[in-house]
Amino acid sequence: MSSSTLVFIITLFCFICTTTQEANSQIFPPNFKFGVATASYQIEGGCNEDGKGENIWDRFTHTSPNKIFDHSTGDVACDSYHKYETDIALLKELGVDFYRFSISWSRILPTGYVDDGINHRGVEYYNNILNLLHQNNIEAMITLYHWDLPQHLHESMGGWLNETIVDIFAKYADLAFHFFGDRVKYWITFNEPNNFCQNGYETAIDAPGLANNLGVDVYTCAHNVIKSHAAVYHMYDKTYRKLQKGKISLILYTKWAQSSTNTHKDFKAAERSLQFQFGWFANPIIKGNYPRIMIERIRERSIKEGFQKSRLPKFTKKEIRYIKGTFDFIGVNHYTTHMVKWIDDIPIGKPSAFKDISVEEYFKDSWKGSGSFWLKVVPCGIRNIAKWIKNTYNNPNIIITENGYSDGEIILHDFDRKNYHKNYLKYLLKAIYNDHVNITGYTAWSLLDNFEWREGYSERFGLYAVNFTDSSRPRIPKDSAEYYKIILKTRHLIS
Ligand code: GBH
Repeated sequence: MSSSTLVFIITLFCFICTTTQEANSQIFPPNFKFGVATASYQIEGGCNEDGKGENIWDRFTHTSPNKIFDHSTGDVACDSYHKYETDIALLKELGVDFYRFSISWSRILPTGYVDDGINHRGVEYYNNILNLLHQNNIEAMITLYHWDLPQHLHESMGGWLNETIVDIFAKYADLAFHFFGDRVKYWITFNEPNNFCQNGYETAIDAPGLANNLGVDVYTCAHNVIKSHAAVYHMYDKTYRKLQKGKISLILYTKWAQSSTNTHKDFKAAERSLQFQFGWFANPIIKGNYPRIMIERIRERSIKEGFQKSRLPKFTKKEIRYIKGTFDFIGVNHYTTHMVKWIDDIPIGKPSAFKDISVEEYFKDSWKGSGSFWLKVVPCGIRNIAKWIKNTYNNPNIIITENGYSDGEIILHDFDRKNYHKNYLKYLLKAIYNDHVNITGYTAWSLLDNFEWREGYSERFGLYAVNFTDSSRPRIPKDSAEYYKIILKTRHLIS
């Protein structure tokens, strides 16, 4: 045998070994990062302390208690405004590589406008957190907007429905980069705009709770959010990136949409569902414009409904060039899967975003439930959505920025949560090794049980339990915290 043949055989052998080994690998790639996430309104409390201004969630919980399951508010929540040192000790204990948290806009800018003055005690709060994270070798991932718009902006100019928000948000972001950027590795402009536009301005179940212009405002909100995102991305790029060396993007919520049969129609319906949810934002940011299917369907329905033009706003050519490519990675919040079935288009009548999609979605009876009606455990969904994103958007870098499981009460021996993370991580590894999806990080939602928006304190996602009836808000580790700790230490998926 010639030496080159031998080399060839050995190479082939090694190749087969490594690929089969990789296909079953329980080991996370060397640079893979783990984190946990929280959001300001859900954990901080301190709702009017030290000069913080009111935001739309403060107002919403106070004026519409009936819209919150247990009539609760985030006034105190986990009291992280006072207990951030305890929280960071928990992060240290877990051994996370990064902590994802959000800034309360009205805590540092009480009215939302930079020109109205900065609340330096608010700035100090986030500085303290960042310094402590830094001392503990934990990277920071900051969300600029996790749904808590300053109330004054909502009242004075209409918030996300008014295009002037683009500049106002950019000024807030500029300030955040200026004050905090030297210690921030990842910036997120928006958490799940696909949710807050829908639920804030169409279904009205989240703040500000409006449903004034169905099928219109929801798209206007998104349009202004996308422009705001692009403006902030470019600003970071131009002014801060070189010095601060961070990455910046936005986060989208997405289910996996499983076609209910193998028929062409059901596949089309599942694809449409993903395009209207994820593509709505991902397509502009990655490719420059809304998905063709949205543009066509909404125009067609709008005209039939008697509108002069499409209810979906249009980007100019210049805007398309400006928006395209404004991401360094894609943040994906993934929890669950829906079955999707074709239905004939819902007849023209009163407009709505829901009718624009016209698909039927349901859960399979065999799927295990959780403390949240919308969250069914379907671990392979994370692999399917990751693969779909890779194939649809030319293989972007993905970070899973939220994934987690809820209980309806405090359960310290939370076998179900531990199993949820284990099985979702198992399929995430398959996406990495078998499907070669470029996923570089995973974030558990959440560090703590917290204020779960309209569900109040009745749904608990934390790795640590919080007793909300005790004024000192003690944190108690659940078994899942211990499990996560071992994974982070060994970088290995163990059972
Ligand atoms: C994330 O949203 C949020 O970023 C986070 O703040 C939240 O605590 C966490 O998940 C857990 O919920 O809209 O009535 O059809 C996930 C948002 C909430 C979106 C439930 C889908 C389905 C109910 N999901 N929603 S509905």
